Amino acid sequence: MRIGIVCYPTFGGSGVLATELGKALADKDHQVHFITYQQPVRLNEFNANIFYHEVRVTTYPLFDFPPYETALSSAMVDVIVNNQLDLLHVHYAIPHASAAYMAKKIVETQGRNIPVITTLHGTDITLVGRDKTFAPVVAFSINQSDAITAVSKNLRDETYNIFPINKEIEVIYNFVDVSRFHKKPIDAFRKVIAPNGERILVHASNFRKIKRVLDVVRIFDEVNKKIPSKLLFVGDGPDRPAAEDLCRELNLCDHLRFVGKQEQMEDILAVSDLFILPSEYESFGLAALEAMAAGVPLISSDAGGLPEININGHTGYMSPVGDIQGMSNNAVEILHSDAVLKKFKAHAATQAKKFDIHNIVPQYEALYNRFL
Ligand code: GMT
Repeated sequence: MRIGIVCYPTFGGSGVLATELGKALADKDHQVHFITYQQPVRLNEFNANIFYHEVRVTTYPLFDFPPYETALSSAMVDVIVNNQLDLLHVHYAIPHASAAYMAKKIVETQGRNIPVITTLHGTDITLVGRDKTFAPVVAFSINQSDAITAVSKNLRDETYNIFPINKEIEVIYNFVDVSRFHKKPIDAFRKVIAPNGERILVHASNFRKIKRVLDVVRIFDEVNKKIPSKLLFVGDGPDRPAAEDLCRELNLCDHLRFVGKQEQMEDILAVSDLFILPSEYESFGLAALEAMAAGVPLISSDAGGLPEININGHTGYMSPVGDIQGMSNNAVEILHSDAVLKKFKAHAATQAKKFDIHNIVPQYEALYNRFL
């Protein structure tokens, strides 16, 4: 099959998922064409079946806001026509679904039918998409897609609640390549972070408000009072300065590190004992699934799709959003004994296997096949 994939090329979960999907499809001998404004961060290897087409947005003095969506539709048309694509799979509705609709209509005038599959990822529905500056276009373009998928049952239900969708939304869960996260911990790395054998807690996100990174700091503070620990903050974003301020206020600077955006998450997770994700909302929580694949249990909120991956009391614990005391008590419960930690680690790794790449990618292939 010749598949066009449109996504955000950044560290965000939707772009990571789309890139990993494209790589997996290429490994299965499909021809994959990425159409994005930058090389996707996870597209870091050569594969003869992968092509990358950069969307170029022309600037002009008249344009206070260069029209990216128009440039994207034009790039889609170019790639569809010149590479005889069989279908377009767009990840994150804004503006990819409406740009794809425009491209579909353009190639239709040339006698070409291009099926469009839209995968909804979360904030394109629950946060940004529902804003009235976007909502009518989002609802329309989702309804115009030939197939719609959501990354969790929760996101499917939220989409039906928020928009007048008159089509079936199929749930295809996010996935992880479990084998990639089976890494032996690098002892020297662990020693640098936790020289006295402290437990290592980790949080990874885009540090947006929805992630509640200040809760992470407060949870860590409580845990560290009872169990000597270190905290790694992976990623970057708007709430990082506030998180740094709070760390100083709580005298935690010696116990945590902001390591920035990292491509080698598997090395960090290999030395980690607990992943903290207290988000206000999470359609799925791909970063948490990657942690579980590395055998790292999860302390999370119970928001959105998190209950679909985190089994309370088994792979970790869940608490209501903002329940810092509950989350820190649960973290201590997991970390207080080696035996308990080992049990949770094993359960997390087993649960991640349900979402292994080999179980999920065939579901996308089956969906594609319906349109050929
Ligand atoms: O988490 C973010 O804010 C980034 C966003 C994205 O599109 O990159 O993540 C969303 O998609 C991920 C992949 O499907 C999901 O794992 C995240 O849970 C989801 N984020 C939210 O729903 C807040």
